[in-house]
Amino acid sequence: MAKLSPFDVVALRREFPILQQHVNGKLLAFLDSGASSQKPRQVIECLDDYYRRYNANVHRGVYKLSEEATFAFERARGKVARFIGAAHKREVVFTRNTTEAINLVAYAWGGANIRAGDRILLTLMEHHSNIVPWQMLAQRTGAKLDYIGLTDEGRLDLAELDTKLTEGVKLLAVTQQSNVLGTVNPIAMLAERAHAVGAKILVDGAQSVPHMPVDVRALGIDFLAFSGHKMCAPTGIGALWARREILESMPPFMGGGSMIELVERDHSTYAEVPTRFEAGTPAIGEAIALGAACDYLANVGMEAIHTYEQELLGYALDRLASVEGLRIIGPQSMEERGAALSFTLEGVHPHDVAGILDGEGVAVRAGHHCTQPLHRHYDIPASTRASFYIYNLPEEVDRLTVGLEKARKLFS
Ligand code: 7TS
Repeated sequence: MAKLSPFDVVALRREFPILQQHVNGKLLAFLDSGASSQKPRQVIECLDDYYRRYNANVHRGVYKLSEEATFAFERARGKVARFIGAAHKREVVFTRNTTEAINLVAYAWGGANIRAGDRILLTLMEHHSNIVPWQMLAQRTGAKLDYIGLTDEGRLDLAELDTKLTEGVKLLAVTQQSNVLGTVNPIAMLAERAHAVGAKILVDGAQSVPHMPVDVRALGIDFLAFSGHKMCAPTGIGALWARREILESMPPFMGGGSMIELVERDHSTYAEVPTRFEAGTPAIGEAIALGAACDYLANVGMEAIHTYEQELLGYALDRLASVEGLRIIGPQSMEERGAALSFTLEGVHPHDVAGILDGEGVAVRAGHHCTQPLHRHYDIPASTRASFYIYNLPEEVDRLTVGLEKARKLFS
């Protein structure tokens, strides 16, 4: 197949040291970026530089190293804020990941705003990270959970909005892109509809922020949660963005050092946002490296990344259609869909599919992908998923297809 536009993927791949290795005698084809992406040299070197040259705790020392670390840490917050179009860097709270960001909202905002009888609206395509914290909140408060269902194609059943997104819903929590179906949801419209009934909207951006331009103000949302490790940054760092007035109205999540203003024997007053939500020593080097990852992705260009992945997706949909017995779970058309492809292969267990592909040097994920309600909806226990990122090549789609043919023949 001809080289895909719009940037030189072969040159870009050279920036990812891990992609140069062989697995089971074959060049690694990494098709599991939906779980965690690989890291470019620029990010690895940034982390290395921090630990080699200016590792020190932030927000406390008056000495040179601590000042340098604090400056870099706070500059990274600004980079993250710019990357998602935030009005101010104070709206960005560093968390460990998407999961912690959502739990922070469920605990701090939910505890202060959700009462018995209130409704929290989710969708059937949510990751467990955007389900379980709301279940826990509902159990604490007596609130009710409800779910927007799916169409046969794996899109949100928007006809249900009229009956489900009504007065009494206090929060709509929805993923921007499904990690299994690849479906991209109409967030701006959902935000408008949520606000029209007085609800807030939280967007799980774990699978969207790494892959497409995301602008929190253009979307008109209230909360955005995402993880660094899926967008070329290290593990252990992620972010919560929230509109400033909402963040300022929220009580703390965890108590401890850094998040306070004054501590008396029996009570404390709390720091301004976002420090109020960052108790304890943060993942300093990792946050700085997340800033480097934002620079890296912005430099490649989020529009260009999205365009490239769409071309790769089109090619993959085409190729996979030729594999007998393969059923894609999720939209088969390109519209409003990202480059995560989950499927079942008739007569072969998803774990066996992944095992055979591994033998070919092709890394994919098998299982329920932390979406048990979704898999139950489709009446399947598990699926296999190939998920693509900027460094993947059409040749890797070919190798995936050949591996799947091999699995089918072996098991038929
Ligand atoms: N939300 C979505 C949509 C996700 O895909 C994931 C991780 C999370 C939340 C949780 O992110 P974390 O960084 O807090 O763990 N998804 C996957 C996946 O699809 N395979 O492994 C992790």
